[in-house]
Amino acid sequence: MNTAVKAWVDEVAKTTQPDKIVWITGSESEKKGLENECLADGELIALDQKKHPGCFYHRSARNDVARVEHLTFICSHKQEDAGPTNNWMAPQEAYAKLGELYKGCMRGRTMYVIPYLMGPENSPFSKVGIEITDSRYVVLNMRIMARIGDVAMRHLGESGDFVKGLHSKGELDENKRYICHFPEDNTIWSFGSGYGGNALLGKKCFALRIASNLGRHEDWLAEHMLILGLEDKKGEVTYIAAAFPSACGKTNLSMLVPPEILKDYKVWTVGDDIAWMRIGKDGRLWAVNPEAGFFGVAPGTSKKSNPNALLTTSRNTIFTNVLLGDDGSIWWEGMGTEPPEHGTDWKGDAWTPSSGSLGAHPNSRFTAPAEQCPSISPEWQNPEGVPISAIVFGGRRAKVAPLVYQSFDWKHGVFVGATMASETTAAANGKVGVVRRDPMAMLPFCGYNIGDYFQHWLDMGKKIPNPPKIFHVNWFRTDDNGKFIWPGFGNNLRVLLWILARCKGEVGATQSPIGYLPNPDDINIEGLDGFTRQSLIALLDIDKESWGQEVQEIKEWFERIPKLPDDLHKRYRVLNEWFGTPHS
Ligand code: GTP
Ligand code: SPV
Ligand code: MN
Repeated sequence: MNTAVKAWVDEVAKTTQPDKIVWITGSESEKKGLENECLADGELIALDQKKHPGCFYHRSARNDVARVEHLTFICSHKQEDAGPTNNWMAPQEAYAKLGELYKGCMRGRTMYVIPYLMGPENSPFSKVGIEITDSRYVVLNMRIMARIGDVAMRHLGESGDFVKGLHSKGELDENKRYICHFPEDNTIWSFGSGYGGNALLGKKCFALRIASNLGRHEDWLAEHMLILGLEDKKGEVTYIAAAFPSACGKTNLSMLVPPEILKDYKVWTVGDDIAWMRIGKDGRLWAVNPEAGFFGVAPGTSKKSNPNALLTTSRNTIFTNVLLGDDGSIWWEGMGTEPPEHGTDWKGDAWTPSSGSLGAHPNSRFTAPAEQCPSISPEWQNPEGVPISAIVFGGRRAKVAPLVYQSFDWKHGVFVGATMASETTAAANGKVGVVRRDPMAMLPFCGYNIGDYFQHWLDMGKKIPNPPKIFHVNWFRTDDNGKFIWPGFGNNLRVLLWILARCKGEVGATQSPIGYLPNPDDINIEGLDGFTRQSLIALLDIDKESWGQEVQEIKEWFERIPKLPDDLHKRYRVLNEWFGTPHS
């Protein structure tokens, strides 16, 4: 037994006073036992096991259905190190405040100790975390999302180098809910939530907030990015990493199925949410997916939009806050099938198709093993990762941002990422549909000063001899009736193919003030119903007036960042000369 782990677990148990301590090994029989306990007390409901083998339903508390950004804190000694975009609490204050809440919080409960490995086995990228939790749901989800148990203890050996994650659901009271990160102690304390990114500490808390801190000091990048391999007609695979904010299309793009007309191409899924990227010996940027499963958005997932996600979730999957049919089926809005005649909605209320309310919560999710994905890449567990040729940033923008453009170079690409914006979604508590800056899709996940983070990106650019090219996409432009103009989903391949051609130097582009724009003839729109060359030209349009407004908003955004690197400010000034009003 690792002595550092043992000492910490003892110390936590002394505070939280569980009835019992269970060390998670990751075995099948342990999983069965936990499932049975959950079934007995209603924490899980079994689905129809003929139609959904190994699948379970979970309903979280009504007030606990998404990440809580206003209750998420970076607890560095200096407030400046948390920066202008994070909530900050002094470490001593956070330890004291949460320490009170943890006192005796596991009385009458079992404390589970989950060792987990983020990253493939035997990989130089990989890191160990230990999550202590009083939630069986968390254990069962972590079991899918990370490599848990013995494999993690083997990787750790006698080392004390692990991320300490302490989680208690408490009473699920949002007035006593805190998600605190102590980057200087590699520690996470989460209290009062049992949901997703608040409670599965390997994901956003470790793999992004803590890992971004580690990456900053160890010369690597921890990013909110999917990773995919795009195989061309000759069988050559090019890897792309893409950062879109929460609920803006990462899972969908990572599992893309080509439209009929482009079926000679193939997309391989390496990861759908997080990428850890290091400079390889060959001078390229290499990426691994630190996770082992998908915690994906259910609504909108259909046979048409994302068949691979549906197939992935056909077995051994936990569904959270979707609609539960009386017949042990599941359903959500946008599934593309008839809803059951009668069921129970995400709130636990009786539901029929004529109820007039949502059956599934907009942030309802599935937790499914990555290895079950039909498009999973043969390289997804490669300890060395995969070499990234293109980085793509993207947001959900009804207006302004064109379908796709390419940055002039790495530095400009950092500007494009630093200034990207997106409409808020149901993945976090708060108003949906409000445009906000979400740099590199990391606004809620960057665990340190965002100005330092931009500088780290700029510094990395100098250290990567052969850096990926950087692009920006927007699948979400709408027409005057609020309808999406671009068909999206599988057809996004048409945009990826332009990106691929640019990476290979096979097509030209038009220089614009915001970057290189495609020549309309270089994006294949053959076979698209009702989408014309005119529609494409409209989607590539840079409207001077709305970009004038955009530049003004970028100015206000940058004014919030005292440590903004000068390189980024320079790029703003260039853009302002093109679009700004003379006095702005
Ligand atoms: P997180 O797991 O929260 O990080 O989300 P994500 O970025 O993985 O988003 P996901 O792929 O789950 O998509 C979120 C929502 O956007 C779903 O309802 C999708 O159906 C929808 N969506 C994804 N891609 C497209 C697209 O190309 N066009 C349109 N119109 N909607 C899309
Ligand atoms: C996101 O919100 O970006 C997610 C879901 O991927 S959660 O795990 O809740 O963060
Ligand atoms: Mn995400």
